[in-house]
Amino acid sequence: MFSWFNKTDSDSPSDAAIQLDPTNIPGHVAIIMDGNGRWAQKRHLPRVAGHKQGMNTVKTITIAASRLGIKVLTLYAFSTENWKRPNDEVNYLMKLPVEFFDTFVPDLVKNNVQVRVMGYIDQLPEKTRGAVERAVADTKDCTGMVLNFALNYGSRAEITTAVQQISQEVEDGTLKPGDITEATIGQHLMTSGLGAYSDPDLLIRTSGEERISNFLLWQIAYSEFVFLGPHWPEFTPALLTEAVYQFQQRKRRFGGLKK
Ligand code: V07
Repeated sequence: MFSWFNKTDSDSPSDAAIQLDPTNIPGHVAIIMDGNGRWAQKRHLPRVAGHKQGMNTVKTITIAASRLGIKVLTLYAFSTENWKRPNDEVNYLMKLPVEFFDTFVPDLVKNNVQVRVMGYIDQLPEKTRGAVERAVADTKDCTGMVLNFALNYGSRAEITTAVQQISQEVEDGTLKPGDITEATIGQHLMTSGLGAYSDPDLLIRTSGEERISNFLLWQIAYSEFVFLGPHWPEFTPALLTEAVYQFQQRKRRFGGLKK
């Protein structure tokens, strides 16, 4: 009776009760940080106010993820399709890596977090690219969690570029078509530098939308998906724990019957 009164799903305990299994923390967590604009509009604020608040959430969640023992946190910050947004909004978004660098890189170093970026960085404005490159350079000796920003990233573009590179090797005579394997393709994707953590174990999307939107299409073949209602600026360490808890309830089989 009154089961409708519970605000959480039937099998998810409230935050305080969540006990994670420390031996089953997802190595690579990827997040589609959706809902910044809607969060702002609901409050009668300009969309960019949502992006600003969203960047503060990035900081909180990065530290929380690192404390949970996650090895790679990939955040979808800007897609190759986001250039279609109004000019003012794009210009504001391009300033966020600069602000992020100025205000957060010292904290990242203190927490031993290494910044990496995947995407078509060459196409970013000079100042944005500079801030991104400084964040990567200033954290290159950090040995803890990798904070991997997908910036001007699109998965179909990534796969297209990989096909072009592989075709070039065939034309050069250094590779035979029959020798192209799944590993060959993986090595030409932008996640190849993540080694054993190239594929997300857990993909989270906030703000209630349940789609992938051109994010890591090859790499999510066996990922667990968790879709959450709150907008990204409302995302909290407790919700991250909740998503990891849901991950730990799933039985992963990777297409086989073992595990
Ligand atoms: C952006 C804030 C988070 C919510 C989603 C969209 C807006 C952090 C970065 C960033 C990227 C690379 C880097 C350092 C910081 C960022 C953009 C948008 C374009 F090296 N947040 N964030 N970049 N948002």
